[in-house]
Amino acid sequence: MEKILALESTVIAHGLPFPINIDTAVELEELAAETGCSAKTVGIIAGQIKVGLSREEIVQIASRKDVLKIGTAEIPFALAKKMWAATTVSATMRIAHLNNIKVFATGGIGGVHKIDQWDVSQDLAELSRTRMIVVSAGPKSILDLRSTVEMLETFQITVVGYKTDELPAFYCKSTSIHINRVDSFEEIASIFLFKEKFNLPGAVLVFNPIPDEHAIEVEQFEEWYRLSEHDLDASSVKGKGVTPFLLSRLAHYSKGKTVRSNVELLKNNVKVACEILNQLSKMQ
Ligand code: PSU
Ligand code: MN
Repeated sequence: MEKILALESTVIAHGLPFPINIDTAVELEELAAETGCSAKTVGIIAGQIKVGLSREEIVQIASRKDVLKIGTAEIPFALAKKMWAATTVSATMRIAHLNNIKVFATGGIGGVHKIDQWDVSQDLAELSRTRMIVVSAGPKSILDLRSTVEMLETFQITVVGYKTDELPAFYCKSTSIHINRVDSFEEIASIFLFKEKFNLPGAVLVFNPIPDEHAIEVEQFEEWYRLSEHDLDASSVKGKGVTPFLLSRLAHYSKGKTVRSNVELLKNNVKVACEILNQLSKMQ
């Protein structure tokens, strides 16, 4: 089994500020290579699906102003219109799956928004139908976490916490929301192989908490969040623009702390995903 790890491009185009986004994208690929895996960033380049962006394409996707943020539903739209597009968790999963990739590392998954309860990410729909191991540091801290966890359950997504029985929430480690715990890469690979064996659809969603030294205290996060939410209310931003807007306001109020934490949790997820990939290749 070729050990390929999928990475998304929305975090580069719309999640992290320039030029940290470029350095991070490159660093994540290098980290994977150190463990014998090949990380491929997924994106749409002038109407062409690419699995494994070149350095130049990463620079472009990180800096162009005309890069659309797309979920699975908008893949054909971006292709037909020959656009540049950054893939979110849902679109990345679907494209990676079509390319036979089994493991994907991301930062935060989408879910149920606090502000508009009908704003539910396509990530959940895709996680429920596409069989893949997805390593994430939790639902983005800006979401309604309880509703998101309930939706993951409703959609029959196999959720596990890596070395934790508490849902991590992206920048923050603890939420006191219970999830099932696993303690080894072998257990994770084995769960995935059982899903394959019984033809069960949907992801194995591995929640891997941000490392202690980079975690943000809940009270601190909430203070920055309140200010950011206030800015959102005062703006006309809606729908797909909400997440990038809030992430950039949080970066502002935290003086870059949320950006540093975001980068560190991404690195941590890539490391864990590569270990899982190595284990999976041994067991297949
Ligand atoms: N986590 C981050 N930065 C991001 C995202 C997640 O740290 O930019 C992106 C992911 O690509 C995720 C998407 O799939 O946000 C969800 O967006 P929405 O809530 O609009 O579905
Ligand atoms: Mn949305």
